[in-house]
Amino acid sequence: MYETKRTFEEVKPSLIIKNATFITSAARKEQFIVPDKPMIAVCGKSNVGKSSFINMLANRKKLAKTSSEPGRTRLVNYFDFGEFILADLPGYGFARVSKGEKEKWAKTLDDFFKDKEKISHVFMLVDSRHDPTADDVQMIEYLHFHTLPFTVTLTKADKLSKMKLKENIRAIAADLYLAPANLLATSSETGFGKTEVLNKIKSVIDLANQPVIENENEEEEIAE
Ligand SMILES: Nc1nc2c(ncn2[C@@H]2O[C@H](COP(=O)(O)OP(=O)(O)OP(=O)(O)O)[C@@H](O)[C@H]2O)c(=O)[nH]1
Ligand SMILES: [Mg+2]
Repeated sequence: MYETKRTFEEVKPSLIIKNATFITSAARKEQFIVPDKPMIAVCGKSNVGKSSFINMLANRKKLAKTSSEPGRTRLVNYFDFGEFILADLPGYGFARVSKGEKEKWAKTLDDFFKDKEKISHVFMLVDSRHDPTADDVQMIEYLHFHTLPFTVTLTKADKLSKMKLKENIRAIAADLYLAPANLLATSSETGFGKTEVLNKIKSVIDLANQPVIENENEEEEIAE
């Protein structure tokens, strides 16, 4: 007899998060922190599950504030995850806010991403149940334009059957001009996909911590 029932925790991730803590919130760029270790950002539309995703990675229920009311996180919230910093970004695409407020959010996001040397990776969260919104597509184009490294991560996978999830992964990937294998599916409710996310983070921080090797031939190549 084969054992078919396995828990998600059985496959150990290459990175273990022990004690994640809140650092600070920033409402504008003057308040952005200067990270002393690799920084990973989490972005996505309002209510997609950014704060829940962060809590899942931290093994804490209330590290990042979650809400069923969209548009709660209006600040950049920074968390110390030991080997890296995690930044929870304000959600976009929330209809019930004034034009002025929307512009303020767009400016905060723009200021944040402009400083791209400080950003080692972006987890771009998309709801696994729906087609990406026009805002999601715009966000991805923005990440491409600024050549920021990112992983599209689907949230709320627990709300779909296995079959439907597979189908949606294909459809969402196609909409975003990505291969289905480039997407990670997660559920902060069940912990599904957590190991894959932690493994991705491990490879990102290993790369960020690699010493920069100077290219000795650089000057000659330029001179030619
Ligand atoms: N079933 C299920 N519900 C989820 C999951 N992730 C988030 N939610 C729920 O979705 C709602 C929004 O989650 P948040 O984590 O607050 O979303 P957010 O993206 O941080 O939202 P803003 O900060 O307002 O932009 C909450 O009611 C969560 O409980 C998930 O994986 N599965
Ligand atoms: Mg939030």
